[in-house]
Order: sequence, then C-alpha cells, then structure tokens
Amino acid sequence: MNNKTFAIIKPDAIKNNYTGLIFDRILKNGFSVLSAKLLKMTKKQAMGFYFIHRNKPFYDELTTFMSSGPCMVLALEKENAVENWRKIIGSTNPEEAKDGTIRKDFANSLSENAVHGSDSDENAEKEIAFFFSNSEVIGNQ
Ligand code: IDP
Ligand code: MG
Repeated sequence: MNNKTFAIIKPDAIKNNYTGLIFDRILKNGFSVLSAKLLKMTKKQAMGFYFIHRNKPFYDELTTFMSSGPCMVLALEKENAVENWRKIIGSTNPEEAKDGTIRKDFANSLSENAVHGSDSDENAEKEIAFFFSNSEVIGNQ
C-alpha cells in the first residue's frame, strides 16, 4: 500500500477560480499536501507527462490544453491515496461523474476536466518525480 498520489488542478479550474474550493476538498477529505506549486507547462512538458497517451486521438488537444495556462501540481498523502483521490475526483467524463465529485462540480468538459489523479502507485511515484525534486516533498528532508 502506497500512501501518496499526484494531483493537478488543471488550467480550466485555475481560470474558473476553483483553486481554493478544490484545495478545500483536498483538506476536508483528509489528504495532507506534501508539496504544491503553481506552474505553466510547456507543450513539450505536457507531451512528456502524458506520453502514455501519445497514440490517442486526443493527445494533441490534451497537451495543448494542459500547456495553455497555469496549473497547480500537488503531491498528496493519505491512506490508499491513489484510490481515494480517484474516488473524490470522479469519472474522467464529468457528465458521468457522481454528484459531489470534483469533476462533477468543477469540470468544463471531458478534456477540460478540472483535475488529474494518478492511476496506480507506480505512476504516482513517477508523476511526483516528474514535477518535484526529492527534497521538495515533505517527509524526504
Ligand atoms: P483520467 O484523467 O481520468 O485518468 P485518462 O483516460 O488518463 O483519464 O485521460 C487523461 C486526460 O485526457 C483526461 O483527464 C482528459 O483531460 C483527457 N481525455 C481523456 N479522454 C478524452 C477524450 O476522449 N477526448 C478529449 N480528452 C480526453
Ligand atoms: Mg489517467
């Protein structure tokens, strides 16, 4: 069991001023923030982060969107963090997301869906390391 996951508050949610409301959900649901920073991805960085989707038809749209404005990247901690965060964010398509989930409440559309969440412990580790140096994550000092 790994207790860390990686999250992004995506550019649509930042633009719509939902950062504070999403942060509130993170804390109220018992996650600790181990690291957080605001940044604007380059197209290249977004392509690297979403390399796993390089053959999907939405790869270009997704990486253009993710590099279109500031986002907030976060390392989060909780018991079963990956599973718990995905439960709170809801389905990829906000139209299919359950009431009370972050994507249901804050997403613009299927591509502009407010937040990212890692899909496995292995990818959570990789994604945290993609954006944070070891010493930037609380607990590693
Ligand atoms: P996830 O974010 O729920 O893990 P993935 O299937 O890993 O969903 O897709 C990564 C991201 O790509 C999604 O969060 C969404 O922003 C975007 N995306 C997924 N499927 C589509 C699609 O069919 N059209 C446009 N964008 C999509
Ligand atoms: Mg995914």
